[in-house]
Amino acid sequence: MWAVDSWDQFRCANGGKVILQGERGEKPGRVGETKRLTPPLTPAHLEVLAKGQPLLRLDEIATNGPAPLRNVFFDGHNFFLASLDGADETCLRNRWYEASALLTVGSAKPEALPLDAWQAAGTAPERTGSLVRDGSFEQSGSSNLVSYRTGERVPWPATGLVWDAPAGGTFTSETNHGGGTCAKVVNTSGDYLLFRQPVTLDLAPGKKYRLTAWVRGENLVRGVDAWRTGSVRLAFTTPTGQHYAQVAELLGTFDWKLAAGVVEVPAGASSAEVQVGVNGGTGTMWIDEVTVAAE
Ligand SMILES: [Ca+2]
Repeated sequence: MWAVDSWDQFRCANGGKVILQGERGEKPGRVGETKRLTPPLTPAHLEVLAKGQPLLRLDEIATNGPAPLRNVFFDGHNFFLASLDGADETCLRNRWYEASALLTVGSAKPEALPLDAWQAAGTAPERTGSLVRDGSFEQSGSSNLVSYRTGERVPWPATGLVWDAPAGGTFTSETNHGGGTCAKVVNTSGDYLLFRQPVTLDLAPGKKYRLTAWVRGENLVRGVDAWRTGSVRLAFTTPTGQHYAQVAELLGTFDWKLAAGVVEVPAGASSAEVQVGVNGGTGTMWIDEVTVAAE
């Protein structure tokens, strides 16, 4: 379900043909139910418009739930993509079902997701003095959300999104350095697969912070550029772009070891983020007990 203010028209299409269109209802109540079409049709393409201008477009709408997408409808300011429209006995308890779509913002200005709002429910920094929340991945790993597609826990803890996990990133209890859980990333694509977490630092130029993480590697192979390796680093946003302060370049196969170093805040930094994972190159990396503390 999405809530989108300021739209006034919708249009559903399939195979290049408009199958349903209309205007937003001002009062609560469903309008434009695709399951009421004869025959019922599922749109492959959906558009919401404001004053004739495209506002938001959804393509490649798909779900892997227990039922196919059965209904698309609009209700007041909201529109719904419904796989299970009503009670359905085929649902399994404690199992999350997933839907996906390609979203394109029409003439509106693209904006980043309000990450801070998600983090408001996150965990407090740990008592170690570290500025990293859930650096041991214990709370992130306690998620009971299970991917229907892969059967693995998805990185979405009940306490809020603390770590932004990459594709191929999971929380696992198959090994760890502290507690019962650690983060794991499997990189087969050579993409930049990093667990990320914004950290609030004193960004005075030259201010020093110690960054540490326990890491384990398996078959970490350097990518096409020398810097594409397993990585533990702080990323600073500066007026001239991202500034990376890396404390470890990780390659090969190794048991748990400490990656640590002192990094310095560059001039003009406006924000900082801790990033750990396989930053290009391939291989598997486990990460635990990530800390950032003033030096
Ligand atoms: Ca841990």
